[in-house]
Amino acid sequence: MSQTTQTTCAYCGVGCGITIQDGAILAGNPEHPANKGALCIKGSSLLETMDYPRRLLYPRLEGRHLGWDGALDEIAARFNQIIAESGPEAIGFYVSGQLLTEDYYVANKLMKGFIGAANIDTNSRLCMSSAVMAHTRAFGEDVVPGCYEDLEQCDLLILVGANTAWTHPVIFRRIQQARAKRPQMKLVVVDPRKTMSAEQADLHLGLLPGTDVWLFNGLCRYLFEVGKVDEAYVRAHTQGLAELTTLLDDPAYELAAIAQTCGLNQTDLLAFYRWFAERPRTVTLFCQGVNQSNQGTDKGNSIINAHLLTGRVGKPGASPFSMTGQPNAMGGREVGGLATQLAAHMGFNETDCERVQRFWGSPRIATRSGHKAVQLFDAVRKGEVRALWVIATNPAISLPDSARVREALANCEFLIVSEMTDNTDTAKFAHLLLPAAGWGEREGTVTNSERCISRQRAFTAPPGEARPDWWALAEVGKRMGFAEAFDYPNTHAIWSEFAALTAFENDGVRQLNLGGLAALSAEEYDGLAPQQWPVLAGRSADARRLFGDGRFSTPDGKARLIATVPQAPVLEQEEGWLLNTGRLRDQWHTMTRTGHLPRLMEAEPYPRVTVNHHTLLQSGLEPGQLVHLSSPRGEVLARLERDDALADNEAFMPMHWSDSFTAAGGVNRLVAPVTDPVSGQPQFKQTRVLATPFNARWHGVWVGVHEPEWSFVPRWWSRRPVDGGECRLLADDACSRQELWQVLARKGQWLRLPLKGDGWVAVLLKQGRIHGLLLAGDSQWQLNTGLLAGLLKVPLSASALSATIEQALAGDTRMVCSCFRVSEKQIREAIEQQGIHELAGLQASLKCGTNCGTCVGELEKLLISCRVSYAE
Ligand SMILES: Nc1nc2c(c(=O)[nH]1)N[C@H]1C(S)=C(S)[C@@H](COP(=O)(O)OP(=O)(O)OC[C@H]3O[C@@H](n4cnc5c(=O)[nH]c(N)nc54)[C@H](O)[C@@H]3O)O[C@H]1N2
Ligand SMILES: Nc1nc2c(c(=O)[nH]1)N[C@H]1C(S)=C(S)[C@@H](COP(=O)(O)OP(=O)(O)OC[C@H]3O[C@@H](n4cnc5c(=O)[nH]c(N)nc54)[C@H](O)[C@@H]3O)O[C@H]1N2
Ligand code: SF4
Ligand SMILES: [Mo]
Repeated sequence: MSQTTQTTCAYCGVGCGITIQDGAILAGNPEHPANKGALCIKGSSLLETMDYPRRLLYPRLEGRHLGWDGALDEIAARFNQIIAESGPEAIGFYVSGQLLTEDYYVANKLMKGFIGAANIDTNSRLCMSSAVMAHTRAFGEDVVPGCYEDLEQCDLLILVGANTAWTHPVIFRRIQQARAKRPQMKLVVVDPRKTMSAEQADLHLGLLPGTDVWLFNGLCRYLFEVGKVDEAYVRAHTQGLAELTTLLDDPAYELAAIAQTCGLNQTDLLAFYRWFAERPRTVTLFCQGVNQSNQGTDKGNSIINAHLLTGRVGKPGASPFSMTGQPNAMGGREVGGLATQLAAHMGFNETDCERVQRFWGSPRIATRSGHKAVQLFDAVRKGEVRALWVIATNPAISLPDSARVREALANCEFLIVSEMTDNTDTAKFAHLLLPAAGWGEREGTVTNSERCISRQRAFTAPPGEARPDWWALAEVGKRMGFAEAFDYPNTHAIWSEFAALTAFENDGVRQLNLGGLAALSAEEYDGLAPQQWPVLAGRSADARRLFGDGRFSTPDGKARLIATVPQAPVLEQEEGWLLNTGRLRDQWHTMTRTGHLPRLMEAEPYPRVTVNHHTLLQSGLEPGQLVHLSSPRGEVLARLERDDALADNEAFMPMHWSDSFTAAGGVNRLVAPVTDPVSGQPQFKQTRVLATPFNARWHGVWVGVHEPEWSFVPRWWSRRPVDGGECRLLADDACSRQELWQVLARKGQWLRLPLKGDGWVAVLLKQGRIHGLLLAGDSQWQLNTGLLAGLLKVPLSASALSATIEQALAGDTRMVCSCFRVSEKQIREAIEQQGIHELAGLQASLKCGTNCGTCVGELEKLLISCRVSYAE
């Protein structure tokens, strides 16, 4: 009998519903309110990515397999001993917005209510904490007031520091569909880069990095000047007007001054301010260009100020809207996974501490905030935190200042890492590795950006001894002596307790109230349909929007206007390019989940740092050249390439590369641990870097059924999967090509053939079959590795070999449409040779851009660039 499972995507905060048929066929769930059937490339690849190349299957202590019993007893004993010797603050948890609400709840309860300190922080500190603080300051509670429908119903949508086309593709698609239906709706993108989202906007404001507070303060002043402030609303529902107007009196916020400070032209700026003033239905969606800043919280509040002044909060088509990054970033904020919250939207005041302690029946409760992520790792480095449990995150790559983080990981007395794979940069430091059950293998709930709770459901058993994270956490709790408090038979029991806590003595002061979901039967929990919170017991209410009536979660019910004083980014050196970091369309974070799928690597197969044409010319460096990038914190190697979406003297590098995929490509080696003073969120988006050439003596490409088997590691390499094996780009500045050949020749299995032009190809033969090909030459290859991979495992034939290599060398394979594997070359040919000059034509002939639609912007760009080159 066929079996259908309804679940939720494991990736971004859109929270798309997914249907799985018989564990083997995946599709978007047309009934899910977030996506109504649509999926992006990452979501549609989920089943394939479950096949991890190196899945962690058993608990492992110092490299030895041991059963769960041994592992859990070890943790409980070490924790109890450390607490006895150094107190509860010597234990730390570092968790993740990729945990399910149930996992997160148990982790938080164990740390704050039973270990009795608050040293649990999460990668949401790197992601959402500025938005959390901005909401808390303005509304008295961390609440996103709006819903996705607002993004379709507004007349002005402003994306600030958000490349939604790539990072929340299904939402972007909904926006584009709404614009097609409602031409009066304007889209403005505020981003120093002309991203794929900006390409498709009515107006792109390419402001100078870090000047957002100026821009929004200027907007607020403009609203006063043109009489568009809703005075009645402001009087009735806000506080802080006097401080804000005093600040805005400064002529520095006049239009002309703002244009200059933000590096914008006045016409564009005025157009934006006018649109805002004239369109009551305005949504401002913001993400990491706002949050990841030395003043991320102020940036958030400056946006919220403009919405409060115009009464545009929680109304249809009118709200500030913070998009969440990870699938359960919101759920983590609900349970209280940050070191600065207690639980369920309660803080560390005496009343909340007493209430939560009573609810949990806990022996000792944390009474003050713990270390925020960056400080937590400093405390580990200094030995103040002696044991650290890292769950579902890869801080060796994702925290700023990788050298310092690695020093902490290396110094930690007892490091536990719960993971799906042992092949992460963080797992390599672990004393104890715990195998986690992952997406599709575990049960629980997630909450998306619009407060919609949906179930993730299992459709397959975890392999080996992998177990869900909540189970490991609860077992440790029991073994530490808290048997009753952690005696959960399943996630339903955890859910019910969490939901009850949100409603406990909650007489309306906290919007987060799941009382109506606290008494679900096991069947009801299993069948839970997606729904937004609050869900009050005994009452059904429209939860789509909150605060629409102007009553907020502050003691006096009024929202707070914050007088946000602009600050410049904190930079450790004056000289160099201003490096911005962020995401690529097809990769997920540190690539542990997405880097092993050839399809997802094709659009961006090696680490690149990009600058615009002018900056490239000025640098004296060559496009395509390998460069050292350096900052006072460290050094990175990447290929330098041109991208005119960037402004002069600005550079961009993705955040995804790790030591598992390339030599020194992790961009956080360069980023300083500068944090926002209110939220503690790192300033990932601005770092000054210097570029110098990497003087390669040769460049190479390896295509093989496995990793290259030679004792020699070139200084630079970058690997990616290809069908049937892997491909590596190589370069070395120490030994010569001749010396390289000598290393290979010693093994005796290699056959060397000359290549046309310069260089040679060395063929690794085993029983007469090709196991690998190494091309080495003076210049870098732009070749079609897919063709070369076709030669693997076939018997050697010199003529076929040289013909294929020639063909491969002629080809360029940058993939534009990942869904249908359509390359830039194919698209250019279709435009130039078949004379196609419209998107629809490309879609009909090549199918590109017809599935998830995320490449549509790029297709349009290619259509234009080919047209321009015709004209030339
Ligand atoms: N494909 C993909 N999608 C993802 C993820 C992924 O790894 N891959 N991760 C998910 C997660 S956890 C998150 S948090 C989200 C992040 O989603 P986004 O925030 O949309 O993504 P980023 O690329 O980090 O940064 C957004 C933009 O901020 C801009 N920016 C930099 N500095 C400034 C500035 O000073 N002002 C302004 N206004 N903009 C600036 C950058 O140029 C960049 O285009 O994506 C989620 N979705
Ligand atoms: N320079 C720079 N740095 C950044 C950012 C940036 O824009 N620029 N963005 C920041 C942001 S917003 C974020 S969210 C972080 C993300 O950074 P990380 O959280 O470090 O990145 P991930 O690769 O998602 O790590 C999650 C890990 O959890 C594992 N995993 C998956 N599912 C499970 C599970 O169910 N249980 C367990 N135990 N493990 C699991 C995966 O294998 C993976 O290794 O990076 C931050 N760092
Ligand atoms: S938009 Fe986000 S939630 Fe939806 S399929 Fe893509 S990654 Fe998954
Ligand atoms: Mo994130």
